[in-house]
Amino acid sequence: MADEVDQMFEFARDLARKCGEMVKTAFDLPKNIETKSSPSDFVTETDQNVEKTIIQAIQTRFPDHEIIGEETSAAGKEIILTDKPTWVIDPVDGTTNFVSGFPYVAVCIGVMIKKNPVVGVVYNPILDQMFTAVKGKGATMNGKEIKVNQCKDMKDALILTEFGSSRSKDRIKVVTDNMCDVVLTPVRGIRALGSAACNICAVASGFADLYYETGMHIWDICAAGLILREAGGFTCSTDGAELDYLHRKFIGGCSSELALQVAAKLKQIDLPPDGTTQ
Ligand code: LIP
Repeated sequence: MADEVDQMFEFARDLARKCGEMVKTAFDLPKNIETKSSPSDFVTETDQNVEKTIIQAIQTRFPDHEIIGEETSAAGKEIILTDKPTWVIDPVDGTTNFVSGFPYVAVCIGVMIKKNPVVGVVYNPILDQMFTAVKGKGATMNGKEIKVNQCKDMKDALILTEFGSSRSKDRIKVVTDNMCDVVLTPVRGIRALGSAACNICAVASGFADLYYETGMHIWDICAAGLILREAGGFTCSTDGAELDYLHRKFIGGCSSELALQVAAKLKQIDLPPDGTTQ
């Protein structure tokens, strides 16, 4: 199985780079934009074309594997996470950034076996940043090992989070209340890159100390979450419990101490899960 995981990694890395070129080419061109779950939840032809390219390549090379993709899920395909090798895809994480010309966008390809990530690839083609990890073998950016910071206290932390794509006043109220509680702890500051995967890889690279969000999806956190853990980081749910990839609640920190401090601050937001397990 180790050899097969290595083969899946090399395949995922090369495919992400190929699809990243599609994203980079389209980045400066006019875009046909549609919306999904809210007026701020965008999808473009590039999202659709990249996901189709990835799915076709996987089905050709690994026909017996399962696939979970953002856009096929949005089109109504039910998400059932099983123990089978499962490819988890976000063709363009940070679609609002892609639409707006803000350079934090990433092709995300993860592979889960028995519901645990074993391969993670996050490629930002605009900044040419290739983040990779294979379970048990560490994490890299552009081939160089990356490691998290050693921050263990919120007063020393730079925190990443997002408003998300919901424009529900009640939900935004809780999101902003949480941001106020976190920043007044105090922390050094709060930033938002507009992409869960880019936020998580920033923590993995030591550029920030923690990312939290409620509302992103399994395809946003699968690949990047493995990269963060392989860089020495810690992941959990927004209440500090064990991470459930389908529950849309994520904290990824440079240390468990920092993650659990932040978890203790957060008011919880309960959302419908992405799917079920079997
Ligand atoms: C985005 C996430 C981000 C979240 C946005 C959106 P997308 O993913 O990366 O963390 O706040 O609402 O879900 O839709 O750009 O692939």
